[in-house]
Formats: sequence, C-alpha cells, structure tokens
Amino acid sequence: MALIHILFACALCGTAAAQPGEQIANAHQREGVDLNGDWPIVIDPYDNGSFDYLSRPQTRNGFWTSAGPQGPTDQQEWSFTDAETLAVPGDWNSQRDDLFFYEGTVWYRRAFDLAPEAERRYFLCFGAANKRAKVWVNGEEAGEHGVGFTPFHLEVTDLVVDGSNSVTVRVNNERRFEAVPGLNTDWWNYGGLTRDVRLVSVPSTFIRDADVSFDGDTITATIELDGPEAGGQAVTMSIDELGIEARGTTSDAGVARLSVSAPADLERWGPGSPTLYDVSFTSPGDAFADRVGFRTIETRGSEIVLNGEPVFLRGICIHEEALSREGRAWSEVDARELLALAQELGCNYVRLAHYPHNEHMLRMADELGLLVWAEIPVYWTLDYDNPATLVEAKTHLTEMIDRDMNRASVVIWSIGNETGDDPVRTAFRLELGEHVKTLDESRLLSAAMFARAEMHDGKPGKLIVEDPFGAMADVLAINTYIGWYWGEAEDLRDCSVERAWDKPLLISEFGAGVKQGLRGEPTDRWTEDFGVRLYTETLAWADRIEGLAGLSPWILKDFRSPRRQLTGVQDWYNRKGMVSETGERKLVFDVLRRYYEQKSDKQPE
Ligand code: GCB
Repeated sequence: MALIHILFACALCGTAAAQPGEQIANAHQREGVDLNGDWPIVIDPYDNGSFDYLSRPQTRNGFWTSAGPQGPTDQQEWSFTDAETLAVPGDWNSQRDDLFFYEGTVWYRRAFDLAPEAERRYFLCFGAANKRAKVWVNGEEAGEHGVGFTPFHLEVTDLVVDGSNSVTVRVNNERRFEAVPGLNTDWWNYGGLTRDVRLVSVPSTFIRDADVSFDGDTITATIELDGPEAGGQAVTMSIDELGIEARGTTSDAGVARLSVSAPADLERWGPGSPTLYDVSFTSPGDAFADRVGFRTIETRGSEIVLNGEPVFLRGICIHEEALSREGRAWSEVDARELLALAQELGCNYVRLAHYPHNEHMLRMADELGLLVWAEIPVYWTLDYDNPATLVEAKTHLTEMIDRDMNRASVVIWSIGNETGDDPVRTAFRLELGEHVKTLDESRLLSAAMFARAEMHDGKPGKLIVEDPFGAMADVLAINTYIGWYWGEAEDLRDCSVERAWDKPLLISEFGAGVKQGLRGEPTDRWTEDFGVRLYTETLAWADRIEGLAGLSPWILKDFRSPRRQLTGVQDWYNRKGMVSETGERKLVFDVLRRYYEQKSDKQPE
C-alpha cells in the first residue's frame, strides 16, 4: 500500500504541557521493572506510623524511615523485616480473614535493585491504591494520591540510587463524608495496592501522552512531550497497516497536533468487528505504540448511533470483582473472564459501575468489542456543597478520561449514580458535566438518574424522566427497580414512560435479589422463581418503551456489600447477580440471554 502522507502539523502555542503528576500514557508497556509480588506489611490501626502518642506528626519514628530495628539494642516497635506479606496487586480484605472488615492504614514496603542511567528518568507507577496513598523512596517522600480508582505516576529520578532501593507506601481506606465516594456505598471498601505497580524508565525528554481521536473523516493525534527538550521537536504518528504517517513539530510547551485523513480502507471498530490498529508515536528520543480502534458515536433523537447506524445497547452492569475468586479484579485474566461472561449473555455493552475499573478491563473491552459506560463514584449522598468534594469528583473524571482517552470501547462518560436532584446536587452534577465537556467532547455524557413516578391507584402508572441533569446529558438513564424496592413486577404492565427531552433513554439498572438454587413461589423473595418473574415482566415492559436505546440490568455477579446482612441468604453479598459469587448461573441468566438473542437477531452486528 502506498504511503499516504497527508499532514497538518500545527504547533499548539499556549497549550499547557503535561503537569507534574499527570499520567504517563501506556505506562504498563514502557521499559521498567515490575514491582508486583508479595510486599511485607505492617498493619497500623492507630496510625502510629504517622503520628506519635501526642498526635504530633512522626519524624524519626515514621514507618517510612527504616525496615525495622537496627540491632538488638534498638527500641523500635514495628518491623517490615520478617513481616507478613500481602500480594500486590490485591485488596487486603479478601487476602486475610482478620482484614475482612478493616478500614484503616496498612504500610507496605519492598526493596528493588536498580542501576539508574544518566539521562533517564524514573517513575513509580501505581495502577491504583484505595484510597489514600503516600509514597516514600529510600526514606524520602515521593508524593501522594487521594483518589482510589485511577493511576498515579510519581517521578523518583532524584530519589533512586545505584544498588538496593526501598519503596514504602502508606495506604488508608477510611471512609469520609467529604470524600468521593462518601460514607455509604453498596459495595465493599476494598483497601490496598489494588492494581499493578511498576517502576518505569523513560528518556529525559519523553512522550508523556498521545491521544488519538477520529471524527469519521480525520484521525487526529495530540502528542505531549515532557522534559528539558520538549519544545520544537519533530514527532510522528503512524499506522503502518493503513500506510499512514503524520509528522509535526511540538510547540514551545511541548505539544503537537497531527491530523491525517482516514483512508477508505480503514475498518471501523465496533461489536462484531473490533478492529484495532497499532498506532505508533515517535519523538527524537522516545517511541511507543498503542492499540487503537476507530469509531464514531453520536445521538440522533432517541437513538444512539455507532458508526452511522443506530445501535441497541444490550448491556449488563459489572462491579470490579473477580469472577473466579474473591476480591477486586485487577488482571488481564480477570478482565477476560468477566467480559467473556457478559458476551455469553449476549451483551454488546457493559456498564462498569460505579468507579473507574482497572485498565485491563477497558483494553479487553476494546479487544472483544464491547461498548462501555465508564463512571466515577459520585454516588448517593456526598458532601455536595463542599468545594473540596467537587474538586475530588473532578479529579476522578480527569484521571479516568486521561487514562482511557484512546479506548474505542468507551462511549459514555457517567458523572455518577442516583444522586437525587435537589438544587445543590444538581449544581454539583452540572459542574461535573461541564468538566467532562472540557476534557472530551467526542463521547456521550450521562448519569444514572431516577424518574419521577406518577402513581395511579397506588401503582406506578407513569415514570417521568425530567431530572434537570437530563438537559445537559446526551443520554438519559434511569434506575427503576419496580417489583423489588417498590411495587410489584406486574405493575409494569400499565406503566408508561415519558421523557422531557427527545434523547436516547437507557434503563441503567433494575434487578432482584436471588439466592442461586433457592426455589419457591414466584412471589417469594430470594428465590430463582421471583427473579424469573421480575425479569420476564421487566423485559416485556422494556419492549413497550418507545425508542428505548438499551438496558443494563443489575448485575453480572453477586458482589460483596456491607449492606447485605441476611444470614444464610446474603451473607454480605448483594444477590442481584446473573451468577452467584462462585460463578453458578441463575435462571435469570437464561431469561436475559434469550431476550438479548432475540434483540440481536433483529439487529445483527
Ligand atoms: C442501586 C445502586 C446500586 C445498588 C443497587 C441495589 O440502585 O445503583 O449500587 O447495588 O441499587 O442492589 O440496591
């Protein structure tokens, strides 16, 4: 194929360069050392590692200062030497019975060897730590991070030494009212170094970020260099398979935007044809490639339109819990198992609730061809009129969007779930919506909302979708739960749905608690039979909602929740899964699978 050489190299004068602390694109593939493994720990429920007996900040005795007593005469009352370990990545709650309910501080420390090279820079890259993490290298502070589900990459070039090094991390998962999420969630507050940890090495001036977008005609890459020679550098974006190469020069701030017309033979990404291309980026001293799909997403009246065609979203909600074991999912294998099960159900779409899932999930969704709703944990009750809470919510969005900008699978950014619509909450959500639009206008904006119910003879006769956030959202989405939290499943037969805007509508949640294997009358709670009744009625109702654009029932797998206490039935699991906590299918699995089969017959991919 002839090399197409169309380029508009535009130096973006004035565009802000990467700020210290921003993520490094593709950190998992850069040169470096994997720091996953068993990390010695010290459990610190009273925070003695940070504060002394008079609550003064620790100095000499801080737990970052040494690995343990220096000899038999040393009066030191903690030690990482010969300490117990926790697997990293991994939450602590599912690894040790005595940490099952633990909310507090755990210190992690491990050694690593390094022969630092001059002219190279070193970054400690954490996929996530839940929730607050502070990091020291060789006893010196490297930085901290306060958001539990997104990566943070700390530069440690000046802290590492030739030979043996140590990294100490204090992780704290206490819930706080003013934080995001706040005090109350229907999911487990898993603490720890929950995702991959790597020490990454890059040239002194390197490609910090490379975002690719596609508008149907043009492929655009924004490349950001970081380092002393970021400005005035020649950079390229190329896709060999398509014969594309675009060249440009970075602005003084180190940024270049390159555009190239998409060739006619570009295969669009979508469910059924998840074509990905190797997109390579180069600068004078650096290079990397990302696997990227190209698709368009937009709305037309009440339709969601993918690559110019209306698409019905056959979805399922997913929490980030592994399918074949306890605890948080974090690996590529976990991602494949969860998403393959969603595909068996007939899904072309997943709602990743209620916080950014690990990067493997998004990359796997790209690979398997699943559309994704990605969300931040603005959930139920927060300190909505606290400016610091808003800043934290925005940080969630910024870091999630920064990480997942190149994932074709992500089509909807959700700013939260079931927050209510009083003026303070609405103002908060509108600010978040505006924030999303400043970061990425190429995807759809939504939130899981409630509809107002108009009661007829004590039954829900009409659901009216009029949450004020709907005016800004591209896609309306409602959680319903008729037949479980209120009313009877049969009430849906006479329940209509009205919306204040001609926009696509999703049912973002409905469901029923079912203990796998428990049989009884269709009116008996927790039985498989109750689940079948509720799903049968709800799916028939969905078919009657004019212009419904899709649904994502709650949820793929039973998941841990501190709110679910019925002994013998719940045992700390929310039981609304299609499969049990051990992956056993419930009868509802088949009800939904058959429904999606019939839907996809009508709309082949
Ligand atoms: C909801 C929430 C979800 C809960 C679910 C339930 O509306 O969005 O986080 O887990 O209901 O099971 O109650």
